[in-house]
Amino acid sequence: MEVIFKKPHALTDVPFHYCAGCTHGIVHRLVAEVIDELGIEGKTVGVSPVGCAVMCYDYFNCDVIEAPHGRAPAVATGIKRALPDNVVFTYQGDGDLAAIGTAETVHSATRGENITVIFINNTIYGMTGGQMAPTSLPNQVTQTTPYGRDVNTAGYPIRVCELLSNVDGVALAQRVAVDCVKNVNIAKQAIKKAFQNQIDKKGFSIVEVLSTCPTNWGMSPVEALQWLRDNMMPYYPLGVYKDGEKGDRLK
Ligand SMILES: Cc1ncc(C[n+]2csc(CCOP(=O)(O)OP(=O)(O)O)c2C)c(N)n1
Ligand code: SF4
Repeated sequence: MEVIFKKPHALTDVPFHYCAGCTHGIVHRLVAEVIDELGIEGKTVGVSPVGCAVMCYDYFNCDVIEAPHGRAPAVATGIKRALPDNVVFTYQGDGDLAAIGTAETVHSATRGENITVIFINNTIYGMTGGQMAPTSLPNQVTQTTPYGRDVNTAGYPIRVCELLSNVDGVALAQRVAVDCVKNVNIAKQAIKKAFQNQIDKKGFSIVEVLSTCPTNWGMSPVEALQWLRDNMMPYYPLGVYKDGEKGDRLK
């Protein structure tokens, strides 16, 4: 019988540990499909974060290095500079990338490091039990904002793609979602472009994926997808924020 749908080779046989309805697993699959399609498994190096995706080193069929909290782009910088022919990607949550790792994120982008960043924005610290993240929405109830995020004391959510779209080292800044088939397909094309940009030496590419954390949001998987559409998408519009190559606005 002809096989028409199978596990990408770039994923191992280790079962994911993610909660039911968590979209980390979908994004892992998309990254693996892209690695397969580009034929780069043997020369791809991942950098895993601190957060629920910490164990992605067990799931990807390539070398994956675990970075201290937020330092993935700095670690990726070192790997890429030492092994420029390799394809290096980070996979980071919003606590990792946009809180403790803000400096590494902004400065690796500013330097135009030729790396690919997969950014999972689920508006919360998932692994540690649902504390407020920099991306938590105004009035969002979390473990540390039981009355909702008060922007007067906790500030406003960081829109990472919009921020990085103004950085000259950036080639691609695109926000996607994986809430429906159409958006999954768009997300895959964005991830593929972010890897292809690196192969073409275009500079820093980031794909932000609006994601769900049903467990810490206290919702069913289906409710979580609807909450994402109703609450996250208006604040974090999907789209391409920069698409070019590093330094192109200076030419
Ligand atoms: C230096 C340091 N501070 C805090 C922690 C605790 N910690 C582990 S995971 C995490 C939050 C991760 O949240 P996020 O990056 O949004 O990923 P998610 O789990 O939601 O996928 C924190 C604060 C740590 N491991 N190291
Ligand atoms: S805690 Fe949230 S982010 Fe972590 S695996 Fe569960 S649903 Fe996913």
